[in-house]
Amino acid sequence: MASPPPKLPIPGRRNILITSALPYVNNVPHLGNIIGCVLSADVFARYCRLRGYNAIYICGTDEYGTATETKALEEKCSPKEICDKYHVIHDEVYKWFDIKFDKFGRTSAPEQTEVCQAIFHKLMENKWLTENTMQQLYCDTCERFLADRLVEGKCPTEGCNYEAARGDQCENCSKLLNPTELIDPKCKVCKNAPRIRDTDHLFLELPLLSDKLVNYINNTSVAGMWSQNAIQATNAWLKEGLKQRCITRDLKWGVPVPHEKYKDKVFYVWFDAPIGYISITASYTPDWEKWWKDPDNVELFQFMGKDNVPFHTVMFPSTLLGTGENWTMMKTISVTEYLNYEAGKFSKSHGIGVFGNDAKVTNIPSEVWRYYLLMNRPEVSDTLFTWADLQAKLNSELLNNLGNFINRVLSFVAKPAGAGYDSIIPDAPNAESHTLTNALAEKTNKWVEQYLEAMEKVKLKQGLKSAMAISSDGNAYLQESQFWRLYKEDPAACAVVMKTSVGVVYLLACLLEPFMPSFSREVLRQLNMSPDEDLSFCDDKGETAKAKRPWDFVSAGHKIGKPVPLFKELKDEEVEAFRIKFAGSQAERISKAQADAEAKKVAEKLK
Ligand code: MET
Repeated sequence: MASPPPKLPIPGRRNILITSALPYVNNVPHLGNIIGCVLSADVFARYCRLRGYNAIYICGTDEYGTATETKALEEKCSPKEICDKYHVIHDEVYKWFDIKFDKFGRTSAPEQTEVCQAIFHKLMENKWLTENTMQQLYCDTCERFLADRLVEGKCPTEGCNYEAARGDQCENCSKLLNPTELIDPKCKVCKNAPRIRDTDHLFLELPLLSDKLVNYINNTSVAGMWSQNAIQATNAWLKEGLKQRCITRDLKWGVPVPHEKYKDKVFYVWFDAPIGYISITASYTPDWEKWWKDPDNVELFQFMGKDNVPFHTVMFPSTLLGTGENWTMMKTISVTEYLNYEAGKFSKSHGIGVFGNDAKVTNIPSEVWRYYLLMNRPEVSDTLFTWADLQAKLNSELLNNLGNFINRVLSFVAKPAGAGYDSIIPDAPNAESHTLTNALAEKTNKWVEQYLEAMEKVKLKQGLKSAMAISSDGNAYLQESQFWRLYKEDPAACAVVMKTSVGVVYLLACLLEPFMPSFSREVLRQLNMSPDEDLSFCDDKGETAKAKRPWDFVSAGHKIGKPVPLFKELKDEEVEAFRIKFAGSQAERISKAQADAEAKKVAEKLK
């Protein structure tokens, strides 16, 4: 299918540019990474599209830097091969999670070099860059300066003296280190001892940009309703005093520095990574400047985990401000804390937890994962993933509340005449004079208002809870109405209850679409409606939702499709099996699987 033409800002509309932190390409993302950025931004982007805002969602893999070079060494291939391999893995994981990017690009694309170098030239021209000499370890055998993580040696900390401390940090005592501090340092590649050598680097003069920056932060953090954790992390950086930041590195895998003296160096990955948002937009449309250089007509919303905050509130804005050009700067930042796994932490480097590709093999549908992760979104403090909690949320909230409500309504409508409505929505004049129905309409409206308010403020969890409350009220309404009795005793009232309930089913499909798109598609299919044409419950001012009452959403005479149960119960024994299967690290699990396979082969032979 040909991809639709790229969207551009439209005068007079709300034009919203949404980004999520660009995941490092050297690993498979775990559930914590997924909720931390791509999934949260996806929910917001889907919400914006549903509201009729002109929104695009830009993301991609962050490919340069030491992390990639180190992984390439580990896997004995080139950095480019690592990127090609893991970009595809990320892309597949996100597709499985139903993440709908307008563009999922890569920072190793040619546009990145172009935009990054253009920004560098401006900073140079405006004299925000200075030169300084640093001492770094140089390996004569490999003929290069060694990145921090490419040096190993004895930890200098008293009482620790761990033999294999890394140049940036000792894994044993956690102390942050300088590679030159290591005792008896060794190059990780050739194991020879490196020597200290002087090398010049370029630095961004944050202290000189600080007035402009503080002014931007003060204004935007209020106007853009920055979350408390974003403000805290930013202030912590400001409080320490802004320092010059080195933007160059002695590496090969990166954007080359377009300067005669520094032509053998590349930009530091945290200098070029946020520029990736711009360059990926440039690979989406040649008119990218319409999004990125129109601060009056474009709102930039950025999603990320808390460790990325200062790079987005201090470093990236300073880079843009330093160019002296009229950039679209971030308005709203949405930051998540950490999602922990059972008793410990998710860890990419140790392979602990459930990874994007693991979720798929559980056979638990992606909409259930999305629901669980969003209900558990670490918005203000860390949250915990547990299998028991996933089971509880699936069985009691999705199955017993939401799925049960929808299935009860649609199955009743689908029953043949004499027991139901032969799948045809009955007419229900004077619905507003039915007291119970009127009360439900009022409650529903209140929830819709709360939903809209929460979503506008990017309080996604609150938005989801408000939508789910509509389903709980729907269940209570069905129960109180005793529609199964009314069918014979008061057919007009029964028609009101059923038409209203079908309207609520439709409303739920709309409100929950940002959270569980595959669920919504299925509900619309059961309603015999089309996700492309029928999925809109209000205009971009939120008017229709307020003006329409639930019984108005689906017209009398409409024929619904075939209802089928929406969710499947997760049993205790399945949960226990998952807990065991996903215990330990991914590497241990892989070697266990290999050992099992070997054992099986031997058993086969012995047969
Ligand atoms: N690659 C970084 C991370 O995964 C984010 C970069 S956002 C420009 O933490």
